[in-house]
Amino acid sequence: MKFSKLLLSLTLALGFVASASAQTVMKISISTAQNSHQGVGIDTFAREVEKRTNGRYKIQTFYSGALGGERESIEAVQLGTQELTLTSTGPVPNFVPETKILDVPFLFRDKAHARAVLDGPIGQEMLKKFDAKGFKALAWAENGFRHMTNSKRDVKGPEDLKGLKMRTMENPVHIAAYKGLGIVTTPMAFPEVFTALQQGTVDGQENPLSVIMASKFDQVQKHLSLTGHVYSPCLILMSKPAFDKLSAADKTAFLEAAKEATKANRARVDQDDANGVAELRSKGMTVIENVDKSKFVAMLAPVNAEFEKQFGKANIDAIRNFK
Ligand code: EAX
Repeated sequence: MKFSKLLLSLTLALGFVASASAQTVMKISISTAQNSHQGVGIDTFAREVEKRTNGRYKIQTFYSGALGGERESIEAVQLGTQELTLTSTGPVPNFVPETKILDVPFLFRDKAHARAVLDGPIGQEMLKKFDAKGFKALAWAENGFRHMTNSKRDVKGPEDLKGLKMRTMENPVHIAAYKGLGIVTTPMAFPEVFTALQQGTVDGQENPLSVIMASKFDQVQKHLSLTGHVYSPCLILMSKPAFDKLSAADKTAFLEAAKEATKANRARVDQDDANGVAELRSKGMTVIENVDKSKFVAMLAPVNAEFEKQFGKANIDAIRNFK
């Protein structure tokens, strides 16, 4: 009796040691600050993974491009030197070209439309395209609708954009569209943007209110226009080999954690969109709220015809008309 009790406690103790040492640490990164819609996303993800795997997996969180810009982080995940990243789709077409269509300007009516497309069959099919490229795309998340800022003048219509030198993401669809609006495009990784704005290397940039606030662009930009010219999705990407190694139950835990992360991330985008204009005005920005979007759409007609050829009009319409 005594002996078997001893054996039992020994087994328990050994088991404990084994499970404690069996903790696997993984890294996840974002390019914005911790206090942001993306920060809320990865903090939630880390907490949920740890909770749902009883601490067998620990997710280390890295903010503000500490592990590199978005393209570098995606590359690191593809190589497997970093397990996870939450990134905008900006640089993603270089890896999975099928995502390009989502970056077409004025494609989505509002966030509800965009979220429905991403969470529906079109978006879910697209997530599967990542498998063949070394990724497991766990979920769509969100940056939000992008708006333009600059240091030179109020932008009320596309005529005010002519000749403005603007930083863009390293995204071919954005670059083609912004050129069509008369912008002088300068693609650049996100971690370099604040300094480029500060030093006047570029006049402006475009990002959702969430990113503008989290990155304190109000300190180096005077004029904001709510152009909402393109919806910017985010993705939670994982290294495919790292995901494949998980047990079936742990795979579910990671996928569920990603869903919770997306919920928290989207809620924060909503909050930032609700508070952003007042907050940025209080920091000294002028905000043009009533931008005539139809003028932008009209000016983009030739570029859009190009996009329809490239992506198929039927595919674009399927997204536009999705209910
Ligand atoms: O994902 O590069 C960008 O402008 C992105 O919107 C930013 O890194 C947040």
